[in-house]
Amino acid sequence: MDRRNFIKTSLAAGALTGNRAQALPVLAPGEISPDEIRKARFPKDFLWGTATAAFQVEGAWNTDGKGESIWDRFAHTPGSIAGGATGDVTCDQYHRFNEDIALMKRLHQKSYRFSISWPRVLPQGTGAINQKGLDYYRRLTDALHEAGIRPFCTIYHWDLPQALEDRGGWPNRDMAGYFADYAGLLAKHLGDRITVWAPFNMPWYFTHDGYCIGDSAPRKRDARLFWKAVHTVALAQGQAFRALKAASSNATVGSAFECEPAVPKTDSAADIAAAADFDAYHNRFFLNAAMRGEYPAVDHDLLGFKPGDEKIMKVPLDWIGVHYYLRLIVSSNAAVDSLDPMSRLHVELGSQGPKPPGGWEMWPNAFYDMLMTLSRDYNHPIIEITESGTHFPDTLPLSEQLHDSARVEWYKQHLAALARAMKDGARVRAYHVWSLLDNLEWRAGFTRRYGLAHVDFATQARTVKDSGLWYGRVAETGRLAD
Ligand code: IFM
Repeated sequence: MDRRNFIKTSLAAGALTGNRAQALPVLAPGEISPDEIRKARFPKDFLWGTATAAFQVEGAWNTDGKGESIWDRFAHTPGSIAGGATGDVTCDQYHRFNEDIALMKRLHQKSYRFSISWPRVLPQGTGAINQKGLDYYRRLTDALHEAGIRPFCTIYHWDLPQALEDRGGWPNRDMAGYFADYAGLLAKHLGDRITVWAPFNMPWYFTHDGYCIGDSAPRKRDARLFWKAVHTVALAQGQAFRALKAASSNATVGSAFECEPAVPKTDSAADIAAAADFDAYHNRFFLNAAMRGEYPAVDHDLLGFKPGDEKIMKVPLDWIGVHYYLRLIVSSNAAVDSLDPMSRLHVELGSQGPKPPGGWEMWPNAFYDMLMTLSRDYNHPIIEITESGTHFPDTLPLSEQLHDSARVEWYKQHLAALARAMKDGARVRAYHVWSLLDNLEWRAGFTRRYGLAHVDFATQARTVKDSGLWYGRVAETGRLAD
């Protein structure tokens, strides 16, 4: 039963008995009350935004001198992506960014989180700049400023130049220096337009999935390579922080971390420890590398750790980027691969909360809890919600995709949790919906739609969904209820 029917039924039950107390809406487990949603308020200067990533929206995969990325190679290998999809065209934002920025403006947006394609700027990953590639990001950021929208730049959202993968990819420690040079170069050339930089998007995910599980580009399945990659990325995060600051005195630097609250499946000591492990690795590995210069207990030989590395990793991030999508239920598991900490855990989706057809369980209080915990553990940092959203399948009839009341409900619930966290002291200054547009969802291709605007990939027509119109009103008024 969806929330509306649930409330309707509960109200009817109250009306029949004539009992005023029973006439209050009965909430589904995990649900936030309509009253709290109605009362939620956001500050006038709150940065309402949306997020995308280069490979998922730009297209123009080999236009104007762009080099090949590992995701181009992955997508062009038959059988890799659902429906044989590729990033060759996807939303064609490379040619349509003005239209997309007009759409953001129409929805009263104040921030746009996008990523720069490394091989568009440096086709070989190092060496000569591709001027046309750099100019694209100049035009994009100029247009954002003209529309009064803050450009928020993710430097690495997974599309490594293939040429660098051919030199060993992230397991190669030299990559930390190449990445820092690239970050410094971006700040030197674009620092007059961009002040907010996230070196990495979801560093645990791309190292684990790409080098340990092998489900994503570059499709390596070797826990030893994975640990080397992890350490290089932690060093790169620290070195890029310094390179950005050195090249641009206005740079404010954080990173965008996947934060999926882990709930122990039972109250057994083993499940509680499993959930804590999930949090330490999946959620906080790179956050603690930066903020504390430390890792959980990991064999330093596996990492290729050298004396002094803890100082390179450690940088005082100016803000923390938090992605929130869902909570996970974690229990302990017999290890399948002793070198992969995730193989000791069994992870499943929550199922107690309301769950729209084809969507995920909603449990917005987990978002509240995550924000309060991070605020407490890192001394009340500034937080940017760098991604948050939910997908629905491509198979829904078009009218249901456009009139997406379940997505509106999802945002209402989660933004009410966010408003409460801010009221209780979390210093959140921005929220970025994932995503502005339906786009290429990595291995799932075009089968999962996350956008506030529907994209017809045959014609490139963008149609704002009900959720987009609703989010535009929220951005305009700072309130969740009409
Ligand atoms: O599409 C992705 C994005 O690239 C990274 N974070 C999660 C999103 C939804 O799966």
